[in-house]
Amino acid sequence: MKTNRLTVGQAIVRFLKNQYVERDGIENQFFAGCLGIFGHGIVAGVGEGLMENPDFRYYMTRNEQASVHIATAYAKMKNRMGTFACISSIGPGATNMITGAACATINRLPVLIMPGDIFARRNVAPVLQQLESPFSQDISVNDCFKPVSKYWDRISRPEQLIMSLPEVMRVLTSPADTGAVTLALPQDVQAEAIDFPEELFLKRIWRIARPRPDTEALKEAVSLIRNSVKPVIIAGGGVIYSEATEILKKITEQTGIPVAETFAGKGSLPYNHPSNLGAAGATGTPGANKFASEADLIIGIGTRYSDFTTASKTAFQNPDVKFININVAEFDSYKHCALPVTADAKACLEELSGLLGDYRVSDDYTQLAARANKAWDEKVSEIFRVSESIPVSQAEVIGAVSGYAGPRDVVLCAAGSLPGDLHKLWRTIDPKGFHLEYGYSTMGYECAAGIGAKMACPDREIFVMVGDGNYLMMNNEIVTAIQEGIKVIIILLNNNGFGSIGALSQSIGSERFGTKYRYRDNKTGLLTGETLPVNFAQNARSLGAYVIEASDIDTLKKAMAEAKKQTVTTVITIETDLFKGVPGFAWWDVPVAEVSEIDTVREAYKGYRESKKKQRYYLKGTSEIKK
Ligand SMILES: Cc1ncc(C[n+]2csc(CCOP(=O)(O)OP(=O)(O)O)c2C)c(N)n1
Ligand SMILES: [Mg+2]
Repeated sequence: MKTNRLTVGQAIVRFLKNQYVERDGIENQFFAGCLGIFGHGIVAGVGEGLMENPDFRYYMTRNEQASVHIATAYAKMKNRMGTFACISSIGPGATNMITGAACATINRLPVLIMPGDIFARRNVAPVLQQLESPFSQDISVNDCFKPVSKYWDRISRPEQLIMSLPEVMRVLTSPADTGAVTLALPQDVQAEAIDFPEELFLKRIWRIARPRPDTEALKEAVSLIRNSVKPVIIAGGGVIYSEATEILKKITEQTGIPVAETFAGKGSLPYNHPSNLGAAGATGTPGANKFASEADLIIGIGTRYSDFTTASKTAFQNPDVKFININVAEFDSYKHCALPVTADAKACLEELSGLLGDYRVSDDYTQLAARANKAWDEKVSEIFRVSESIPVSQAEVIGAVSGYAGPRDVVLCAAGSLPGDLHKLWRTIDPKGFHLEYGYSTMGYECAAGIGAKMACPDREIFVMVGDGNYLMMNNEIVTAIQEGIKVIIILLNNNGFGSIGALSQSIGSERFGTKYRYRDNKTGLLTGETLPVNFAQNARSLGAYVIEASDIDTLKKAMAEAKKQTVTTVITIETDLFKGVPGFAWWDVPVAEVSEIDTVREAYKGYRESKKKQRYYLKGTSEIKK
């Protein structure tokens, strides 16, 4: 056996740079490099390995959590055909990545996480930043990654790497199982050398499979669809990741079945397609909600049915509603006692299209969907209309930004009131034009993720839309964008607090308590003083960004035009009205205090009990049709 004497750190880098993926004949190098921050737990091991391999590029970030968000955003834009490795030192550097790992796993996006770990040989314990446990010496903070990882391993002997690395790749490249993969690397083991088999470092191509549906399940699906009168498709992220958007369009045109889109699935159909009902669920459009409510058959494609999609299980009100779930993950395909069609979305829709033959919903139903599409678009134009009042509304800003977005450009967002508004209002044309991390809704994702999205798609303009709260949580990756010469346009909407949680707080009777950025008022003892004097423009400028301050829609439009011409990351700041929201058309279950001294809370609780009455279990299954 030919061998190569390498350290664990060197072997990992060598292995990673030789991993490729292939789907539909298109091959892609899987890792675009490594993101991280060095410390004593990683610098001498993997750090040295990276230095020896400059063709596997190392990117220095400002926060380990941000590294993972950059990788996640990259993977999302690449439809999971590529990602980064993320490294950290031991202790706080490692635990900083846990939020990122959860975000990647929940969004079903591949990221390799390699935190440094405490000494395997133990003689120097406790090493700086080691969590000690009186219960076991086999515990470190890296055990916290277990629930947020789809595969977790710790390399306590160099030989273990030979068995572990292929498993890492199996999970990362599995469309059904992908998410964060954690490989914890004890500091001493990283620097130890053994004779690794040369074959470990051969170029490896991992085929991303397109599992075909079970023939019987598909037959049943066809029969269910043929027997349905009011079917609705819920298009989730799986439609986009599997590149099934063309075949979805074909099926909707062939059958007339209308489509509602989840956050991850927005862009499955162009916004102006007559069968596109728009956003589904709690942040959905009136049309999508009406169709969902009356549907006798929901065909979920690549959706995990989050509570936003189901409006906390109030979206589907037809007592006879049934579900067909086309999903590559068996776990998702069984949800709501559906007919499970465990398969790749694209492969499945191709077969389904053939089998459905001349099936079509009624003309009335198709026209009703087309009318809903048009009515909503008119409503969007109305919501976008500029009012002249200052501060401007968030919807006016979205309207102005969308006016500058080309068909292939991308809007990127994660938390706050923007996601719900964008879900309803953004006019998405390209399947990759709408980048919402709304699985974990991680405050702080945006500025970091913008970098990953741009790295994946350098030919697209990336519009990061971010609220002041999100920006304050993590804006430091602007420095990384400047370092790497990466240009994104960040539109920072400052409403001096949490518009989203503030409105939610008000709706549950809590009167926006603790949601505004204000000084503590010494008389009341509460945060009810003057607004805090945060200077966002100065902050962004100090990090190296080009900054434009807008104050109304006119100056915002000029700023957008100028930002498009810039070659460096540009931040546009604008103050928005905390209280001017976009109307909502569905319910979201946020339990209200059952007893309270506060009148508004007691009032809200009555409303809550009323809304809860619409909540349903979907246990019926599809068995009658099977007979
Ligand atoms: C890390 C994290 N902490 C808390 C939350 C809960 N949360 C969701 S939105 C939000 C406020 C966001 O503020 P901002 O970015 O200003 O947006 P706005 O609500 O004003 O639109 C909070 C606290 C979250 N999603 N993520
Ligand atoms: Mg805000």
